Amino acid sequence: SKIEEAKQSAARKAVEDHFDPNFSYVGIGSGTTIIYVIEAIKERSSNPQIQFVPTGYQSRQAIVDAGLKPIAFDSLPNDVLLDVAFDGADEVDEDLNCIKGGGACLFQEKLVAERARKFVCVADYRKDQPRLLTTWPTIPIEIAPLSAPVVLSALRALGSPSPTIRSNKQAKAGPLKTDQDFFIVDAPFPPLLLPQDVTGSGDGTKFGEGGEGKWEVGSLAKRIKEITGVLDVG
Ligand code: DER
Repeated sequence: SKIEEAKQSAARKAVEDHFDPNFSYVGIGSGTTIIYVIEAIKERSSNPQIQFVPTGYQSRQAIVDAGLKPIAFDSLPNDVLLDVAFDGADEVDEDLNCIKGGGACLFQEKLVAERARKFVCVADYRKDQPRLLTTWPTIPIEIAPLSAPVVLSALRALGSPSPTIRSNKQAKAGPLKTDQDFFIVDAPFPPLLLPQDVTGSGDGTKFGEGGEGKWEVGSLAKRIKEITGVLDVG
C-alpha cells in the first residue's frame, strides 16, 4: 500500500544516512515502521558484532525474529553510548518535535534515545504536520500508577480538558499496563505552538502559561516533566 511503501522508503533512507555496519550498539524503537528499519539494516550489514537495544517486548521480538543480537538496556557496559537509536513517532512538527507513545513503549524509548549519540526518528508523510496535536489528538505520558490521580489533576490544571488513563478494552478490563507495569495517560491539548508563533503575538497567548489552553511545545513539555518527574530527554 502507499503507506507501507512510504514507511519502507523512510526507513531505507534513515538507514542509508545514519547506519554504519561498524557500529557496536544500535537502539531499536517500537511500532510498525521500525520493522522496515530492521529489514534495511539486515540488507546493509551481516556484522554479528553489532548488538541491538530494544525498547520493549515487541521491539526485542522484532530484533530476534530478524536474527539480530539483542542486548537489554540494563546489560550495556557502564557509560557506553549507543551509536544510533532508530524509532518511530506519531506526529512530527516543522521544528522536528515529536509526539511519541502511541505504542505505549514510551519509557524504554526515552531511556534508549537518551543514551544514543544520535536519535533518528523514522516517520512517513502522515506524521508530518505543521504543529503537534494537529492530527494526533493527545500527548501520551507514561507514569507510575500510584501517581495517576495527582498527574491527572495537574494536567487538568494545565488546561487539558480530559486527560485519561489509557485502557485497551479489546485486551482486558481496566487500564493498559506497559512493559514496566506503568500506566499511559493520554492528555488532549489544542495544537501546540512553536516559539515563532508566540513571540510578540499579543493575541492573548500566554507564552507557556496555557493562555486559552494554548501552549508553546517546549514550555508544556517542561511542565509535564516537572509533574511526572519523567526522564528529561529534551
Ligand atoms: O509509540 C511510539 O512512539 C512509536 O514509535 C509508534 O507510535 C510509531 O508507530 P508506527 O511506526 O507504527 O506508526
